[in-house]
Amino acid sequence: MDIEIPSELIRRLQKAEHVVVLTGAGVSAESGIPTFQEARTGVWAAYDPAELATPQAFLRNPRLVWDWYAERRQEMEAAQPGPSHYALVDLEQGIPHFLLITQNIDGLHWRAGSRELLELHGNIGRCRCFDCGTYAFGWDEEGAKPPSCAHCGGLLRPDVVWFGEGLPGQQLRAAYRATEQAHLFFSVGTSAGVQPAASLPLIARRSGAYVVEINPHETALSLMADCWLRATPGAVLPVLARWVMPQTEEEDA
Ligand code: BV8
Repeated sequence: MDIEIPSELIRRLQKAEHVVVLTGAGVSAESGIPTFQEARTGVWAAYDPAELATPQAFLRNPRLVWDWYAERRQEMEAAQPGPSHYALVDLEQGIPHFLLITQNIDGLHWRAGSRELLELHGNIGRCRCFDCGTYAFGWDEEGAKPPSCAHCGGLLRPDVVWFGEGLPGQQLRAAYRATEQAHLFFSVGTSAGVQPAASLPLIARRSGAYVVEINPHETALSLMADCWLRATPGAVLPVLARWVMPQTEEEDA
């Protein structure tokens, strides 16, 4: 049963020229990938993800951090994009100026076909050298863990943003620019608790955008948003996409 979308939101969505969507782990959760907070399963139960996702943890125990990401990479590569991912591709195609900003590192938005896309926290499918920064798009999974950089012999690390590290400057500036121009801003499946991504909905609001949160759980944003759709992204995004997709002949008939 389709969720009831407020008519005010539908009116704004059909009229909006600039739309920005921020996604978090709640979108990937529907593809079976545990959220960052839930990423404490099995052997990793003893570790705090926020402790492992730091340069200090990597320097202290490169093998442990490498193995944690190797296991998450395997899980993410085995996952498939879900209805939310494909609905966001439809929204990108149906809205004049659309930008998807994701905190997720699993690459599912790209695999679903999103191209107006900023991966603010990087992508687990890529690695780079901890020392010289040279990128690696392939490495020997059976050899040393972490593998060594082909360029300088340093240790490879996942190309993700760890806590305490700055976000990629170009991506972050593009995110701020689009957010300041947005007529409509959606915060979808994120706890809106990690900075500076969590500041985007606030910047949108301050810049005059209509801010919508889609999350089954209350977050720091819920009471500040103009509209909080208390539902999963998969229940809402496909319904929104149908309001902006060009009607096919048979649907017009
Ligand atoms: C930086 C990649 C400075 C790695 C991640 C200002 C104020 C306070 C703190 C700070 C601040 N500025 C910086 C900080 C520190 C820190 C921070 O914000 N800490 C927080 C915890 C207080 N920020 C940083 O360190 C950032 N760096 O600012 O450095 C700097 C500047 C210049 C130069 C040098 C330094 C870097 C932050 C990026 C960290 N990397 N990911 C990895 O993944 O391994 S963050 C990671 O956690 C995720 O990407 C995500 O963004 C975040 C939260 O994860 P989750 O909670 O799992 O996911 P999400 O938030 O998306 O929430 C899940 C939602 O889904 C929930 O709402 C839940 O209800 C919902 N849900 C659950 N199940 C379902 C569901 N929805 C639908 N269906 C379901 N089934």
